Amino acid sequence: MKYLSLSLVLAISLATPVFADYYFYGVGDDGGELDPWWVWDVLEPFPEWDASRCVIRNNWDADDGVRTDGRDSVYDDLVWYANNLESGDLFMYQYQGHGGWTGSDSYYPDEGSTARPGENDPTPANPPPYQYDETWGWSGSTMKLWDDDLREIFADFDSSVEVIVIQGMCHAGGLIGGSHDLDTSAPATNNGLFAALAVPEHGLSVGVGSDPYYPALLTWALSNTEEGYRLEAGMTMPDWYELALDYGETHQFFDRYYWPAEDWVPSAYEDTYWTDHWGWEDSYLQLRPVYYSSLDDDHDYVLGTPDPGTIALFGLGLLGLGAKLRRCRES
Ligand SMILES: [Ca+2]
Ligand SMILES: [Ca+2]
Ligand SMILES: [Ca+2]
Repeated sequence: MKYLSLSLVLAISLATPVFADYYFYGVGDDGGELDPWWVWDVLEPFPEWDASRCVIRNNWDADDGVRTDGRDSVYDDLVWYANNLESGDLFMYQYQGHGGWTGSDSYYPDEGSTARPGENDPTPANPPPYQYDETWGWSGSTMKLWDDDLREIFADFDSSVEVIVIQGMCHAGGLIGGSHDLDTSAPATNNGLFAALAVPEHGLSVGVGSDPYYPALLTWALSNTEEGYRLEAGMTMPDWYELALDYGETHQFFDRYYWPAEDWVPSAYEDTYWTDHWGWEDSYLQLRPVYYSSLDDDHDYVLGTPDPGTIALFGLGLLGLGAKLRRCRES
């Protein structure tokens, strides 16, 4: 009888779908305050995403110097998610704000000795990773977060929590590549990490400032295609990653962004024109986010020129998204 009951319980538990909670954690700093809302606005209509599990922070201390003392910094928020999410849950973390290169690799010395190229060098002599660490955070933060921090914090995630990192900051591509970086964290080794990083390691990024173009690009990757909405109930993150990769080439052309071809060399006019605001090198790299998936061996550096139809659709998507910005309460 005991075995029968046990079998019954086992059968019921196997037949019952595992309930997964989806958590969205967005941080918008220093002019990037609106950016997480763009992504959340697209996620929120879908049943997996509940406003009670959405937290958006603005101008929020990256690290207040007192760790694991409650949710009063990005560091402590991330620790909370790593400690409280359960197997089957999904965690999306988006950061929009300043990022920088440190002058040392002292936290976990792991970044190798390859000399850094100039920022936004369109033809760096060596591929990443480059020496020294990356940091990020609000300009008012007591301390910044380091790339090495993410690996440490993420070690506490349950093995089947899927983690999506959207990092809209300068040098975001440097979050992967070092031997103590994000791509060696627990979610990565558990085959559950997906990341969209704004620029290659030596690039300065879109998304710093008030322009929502980069988050909109990601939003586009998350939601709209020619066929309409494709972020459907039950969609897996590998599905999402494939879509994001497809739309990584949806570079936008507005009044001051440019997407040269891989072998493009600026004319004298272009060189002068773009240097007046963002240099052409900046634009070249800003529109090439780095995608990482634990499903792929390679880190894809998305290169290419979008077709005009895609550009038109992207513009329409931007208009539509802009019209339905919503809010969820900071908690
Ligand atoms: Ca704290
Ligand atoms: Ca390091
Ligand atoms: Ca790094």
